Amino acid sequence: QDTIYLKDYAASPYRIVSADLDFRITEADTRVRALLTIEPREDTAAGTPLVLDGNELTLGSIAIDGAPLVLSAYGADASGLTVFEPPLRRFVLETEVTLKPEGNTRLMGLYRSGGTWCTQCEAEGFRRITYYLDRPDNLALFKVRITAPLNVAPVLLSNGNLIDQGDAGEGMHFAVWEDPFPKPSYLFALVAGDLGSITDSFTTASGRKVALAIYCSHGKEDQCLWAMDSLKRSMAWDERRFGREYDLDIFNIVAVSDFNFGAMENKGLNIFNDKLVFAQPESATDADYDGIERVIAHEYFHNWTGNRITCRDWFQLCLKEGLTVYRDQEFTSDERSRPVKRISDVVGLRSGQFPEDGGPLAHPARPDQYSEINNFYTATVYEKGAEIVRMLATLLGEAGFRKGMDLYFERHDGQATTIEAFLAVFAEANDVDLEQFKTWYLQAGTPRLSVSDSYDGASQTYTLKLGQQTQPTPGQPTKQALVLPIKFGLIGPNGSEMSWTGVSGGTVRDDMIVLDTAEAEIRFTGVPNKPVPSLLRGFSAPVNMDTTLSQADQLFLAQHDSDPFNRWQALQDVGMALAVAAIGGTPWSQQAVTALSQAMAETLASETLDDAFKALALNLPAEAQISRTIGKDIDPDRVHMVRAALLKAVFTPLALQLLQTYRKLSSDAPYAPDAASTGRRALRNRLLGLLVSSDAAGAADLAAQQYAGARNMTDRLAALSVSALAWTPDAEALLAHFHTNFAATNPLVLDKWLAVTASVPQDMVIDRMRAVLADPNFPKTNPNRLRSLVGVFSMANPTQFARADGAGFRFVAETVVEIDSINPQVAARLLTGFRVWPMLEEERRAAAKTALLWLETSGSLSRNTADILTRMLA
Ligand code: DPP
Ligand code: ZN
Repeated sequence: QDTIYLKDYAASPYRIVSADLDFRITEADTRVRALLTIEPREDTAAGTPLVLDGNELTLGSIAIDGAPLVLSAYGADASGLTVFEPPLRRFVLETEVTLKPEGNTRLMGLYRSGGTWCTQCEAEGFRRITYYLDRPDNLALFKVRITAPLNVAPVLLSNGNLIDQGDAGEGMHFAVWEDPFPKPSYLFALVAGDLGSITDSFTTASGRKVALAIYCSHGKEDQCLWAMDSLKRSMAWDERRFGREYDLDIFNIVAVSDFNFGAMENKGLNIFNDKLVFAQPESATDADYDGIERVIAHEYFHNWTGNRITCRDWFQLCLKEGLTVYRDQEFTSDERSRPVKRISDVVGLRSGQFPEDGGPLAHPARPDQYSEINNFYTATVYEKGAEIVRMLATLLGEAGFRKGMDLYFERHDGQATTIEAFLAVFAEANDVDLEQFKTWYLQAGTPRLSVSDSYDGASQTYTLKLGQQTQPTPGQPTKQALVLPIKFGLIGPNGSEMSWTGVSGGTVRDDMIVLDTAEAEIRFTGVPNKPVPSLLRGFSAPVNMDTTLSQADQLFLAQHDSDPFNRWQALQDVGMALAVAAIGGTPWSQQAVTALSQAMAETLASETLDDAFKALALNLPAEAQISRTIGKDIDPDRVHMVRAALLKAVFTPLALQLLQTYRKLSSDAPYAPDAASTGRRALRNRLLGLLVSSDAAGAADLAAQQYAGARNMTDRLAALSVSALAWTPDAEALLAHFHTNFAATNPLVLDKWLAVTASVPQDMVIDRMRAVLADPNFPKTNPNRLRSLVGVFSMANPTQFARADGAGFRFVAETVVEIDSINPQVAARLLTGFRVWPMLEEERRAAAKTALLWLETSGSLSRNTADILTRMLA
């Protein structure tokens, strides 16, 4: 496999200035005629060949400036087109290819989903449509003519503005779209189909009236209203918060059922996985509403951070993704609850990114090599990328960060640029040096932050000793010290913040320590009492922190910290310490458990904390989280057992309070997706989960009742899911009922049934999944279905996936092989669930390795899957 290196980046000797594309779509095939206006660069020598990308294309005809090329003037095959001696001046290359969208199960390029023709081009799908310089640094003006049968494709869409349309004879019609903004090919989009729509409008701050539309299959229009509402709020927010206005008169979104990503930010024509568009209370959960709001915002925000300013090459992917995730996180924080959003994001980071960063697939947020770019749309690029931008904002402060962003937009609008250019604007706007900070982009691995402290009453001096260390990752044996912004406070005996008169030994700015060395010993003088330190407030840096605080101090923080994140974290830490000790053979003391119980009881009873926060706080760290903290020789059964026992020990004494609070949180009001209602449902369902998992008397029945009486999917799915996870006596019947009555007729609800089915920690789960996949009606070409079943199994069912007999590993490996021949991108993603294998105990490790080695010998794997497999076994 060819490895591509960042250090080899070179501009192309030719530029495509404009692309005039003519699509003729019929049921049988699609013919694409491309007129590309091409220029040599100033320094291009005569005789330099023009090399265009292509993938699975067959060339029909080729001409330059209208004159057909002789056979000896070019070479064309499935992987590209070379014109040996193009003119050393501006010229027009004309090519014609014929595509078979119907058979395109990779879902890259032009394909059909539910009868609709649609495209996905990021990262390298455009080369499956026509021969092109399919790289993000070639920005061209696009004009697109689409001709298609009127009866099957009355709706014809592409990027930009509609400039012409009409009848094309013989039952065909046409539309011509022109995009006034130069763009890279990965932002190209085309849709042709028989679709319904809802429309609305948004007037920008400077008075531009933008026509908004969301297209979907007929009959689903009502389910697009929440997405439209989210879109308008996103547009307003980007003006308020970043001064960014929309720049076209039209913004279209299309929902399709078969989609590799969640959604795609094509200029003026976003294409969405329909699970991130459709919402109605009876089939979508609060989590779905939340996801829709977030992803609609994310793709919209890409218009500035991604489209107007794009990436020079794919190594810079997090230039647009990390920044845009940061922006969508800020949007949600402003629209809903900031602390709740932060806690949820950190839970996601720890369960999604930290395992990646600490396992065989670890890579820097800006990688310096890849063999398959599609395997780099990872939690590291996205979520760690967002953390890096967040740290920058923390270090520079809100105003300083905004100054940098303003300069970024001003200086780089219309360009394809780099992480270096991004950091440079912040350095310049704030007159700071970000050279060391840049290491965050270049170095893989999650740093470990160690802390110890001491207090000297005589001199009223409090000393904090901090250290940072990052373990080696694949290809990076030695690590450098990073710049860690550590937000903090010192809390006095009465629970309020203490001040100090002097600091030495480190950099402390207001409520932030900036640790940029491997170690530091920071002395605070004028501290009248021994404080309890509250460190890493708001999770101000994405690190693992080793704390030496006693349980009593942690619980003190849980009660008194003014930082909600650290209140939540303190409870988690207490639970984690008890679980880890017990798994290691040191059972918890009754006293320790009682103290945690009481803290949970107080949290639940608090009049100031909101419901959503309580729902997050009344929990123990997840099994995967506990395993990662232990780090090696993991027996997932033992982790599962100990966690379940601890949950019981902590929450059984609170059963009455849990039940009473559950009953008080009424579920009668009509469904609304606002933060308060969502929080109320989250807490109520959390309480139900605690009652069921701590085996409280009558809890299983309560769940069955909630299931039966639920008036929205959030409450129904929660009841089903807690019943299934605990495998209550009703679980089987509820699953069957859910399948028949809700899942059978709605594929997005079927995904929920598949996910619950795959998460059940019982031995029969693998046979059940095999039966699901064996059903000839199960659509193996649909990424959502596969991810809901196999993806959820490998990521969220640790005891069954990592079974000692290897059955879980085999199941996933066999599915990967089968899916690989249909959709390599999805297959490669399913395989990443194996990333935990090096930290398992010996027997399970051997079983995992056997499955991976079997995969290696199972025939020809796609480049996507082979790349993941190679790294997994390295
Ligand atoms: N559409 C995907 C995203 O927005 C890839 N750009 O993250
Ligand atoms: Zn994105």
